[in-house]
Amino acid sequence: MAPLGTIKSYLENPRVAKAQIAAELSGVEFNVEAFDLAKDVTPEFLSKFPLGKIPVFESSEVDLFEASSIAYYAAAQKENNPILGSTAAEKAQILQWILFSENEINSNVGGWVYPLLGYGMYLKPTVDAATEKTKRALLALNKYLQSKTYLVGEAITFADIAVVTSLVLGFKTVFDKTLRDEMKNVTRYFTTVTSKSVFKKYLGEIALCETPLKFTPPKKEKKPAAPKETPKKKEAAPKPAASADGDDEEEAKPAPKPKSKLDLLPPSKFIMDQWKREYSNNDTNVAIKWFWDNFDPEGYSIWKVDYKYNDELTLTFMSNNLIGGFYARLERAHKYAFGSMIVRGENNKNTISGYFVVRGQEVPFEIYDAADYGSYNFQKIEPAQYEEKKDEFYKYLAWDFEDCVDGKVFK
Ligand SMILES: N[C@@H](CCC(=O)N[C@@H](CS)C(=O)NCC(=O)O)C(=O)O
Repeated sequence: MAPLGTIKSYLENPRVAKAQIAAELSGVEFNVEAFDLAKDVTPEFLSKFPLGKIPVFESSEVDLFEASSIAYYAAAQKENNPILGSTAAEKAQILQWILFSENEINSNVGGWVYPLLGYGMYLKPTVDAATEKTKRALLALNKYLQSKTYLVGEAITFADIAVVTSLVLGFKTVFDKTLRDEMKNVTRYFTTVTSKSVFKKYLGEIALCETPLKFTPPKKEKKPAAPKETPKKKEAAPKPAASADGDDEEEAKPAPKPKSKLDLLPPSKFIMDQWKREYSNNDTNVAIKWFWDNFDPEGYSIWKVDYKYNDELTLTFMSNNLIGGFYARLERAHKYAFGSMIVRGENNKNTISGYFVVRGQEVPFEIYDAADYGSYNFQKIEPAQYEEKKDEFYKYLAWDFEDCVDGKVFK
């Protein structure tokens, strides 16, 4: 039988394996072509696949992105394909597990592992939150698998293909023995399914993680000694005739950028950049010690921040997007501010709150000028209140609340 079309991706991608396994179990096959995101993205590719992610699928009938849809396209070729479920209930359960594999496993394992692999920036609270969300999903799956060999019915279905392929990265890199012992059913299930010949064929032998990936802060490079500045000689030659109005060269230079008022404050021993590095590279309980050892309450101030319209918030991911939108408008404040804002609660009952540390004793122009500033209440924490607020401040920085669902750090 002729291949259905061509999948383009880097090779050994479990997302491609998902499509290949579904195809083989459905009696069809794909061509697979190596695709390098660094070299092969052309305007033509982007006009077909504007998201610019791989795998993608091309054929005379349809072009597709999203690996699950490519796999589904293969499975849908076979009439009454048992791997897609027989009854309405089975079909719905299969969809449930496809969504679970994407939303609860793939995206959270990605949030945990990619920064450790150097894809994207490592932000400890973000990685910690993704780790916790992954574990929550794994423990739920573990419970479900207590009395089951496969997810839906008594044989392999698309649900198993989706879930097992989404677990591959985690089992290879961060699901160490301790975690595997906490989710014995998931481990048994994963090793049972991946030892089946069709899974082995496309996923290869999977070595379970022995030493989990950990973040190693980049080594600080020694700065080369700054070259001594040699004062520029003043031109002795006649001035160029370029400026008709007689301005000389000095005057023609653009005016220096207006400084922030904050740059005129007396110097502070608390170095904001240094704090941000401490926070990013260490556990928060270590970083917070540095914070209080170095904080300068005269040069900086601490603010509790609450969204004013918490009772209007709906889905938690939308609340988190609001925080992202606020930060996006604080571009000029990075040098002077640090913040950690979190979403607490659940869908249709959640709040946005957090803390900011800012240069000076007022909310600076760089923050209050942002369009969304009016939606937030900034309440100053006076030095006399520090002792009383320390624990809460720490919890907001560490995202250490039981009801914390998500959040964003402003650095
Ligand atoms: N949900 C998509 C995710 C695709 C995806 O994230 N692909 C990665 C490679 S595995 C990618 O193309 N990343 C490039 C980027 O994010 O720009 C799927 O399952 O196909």
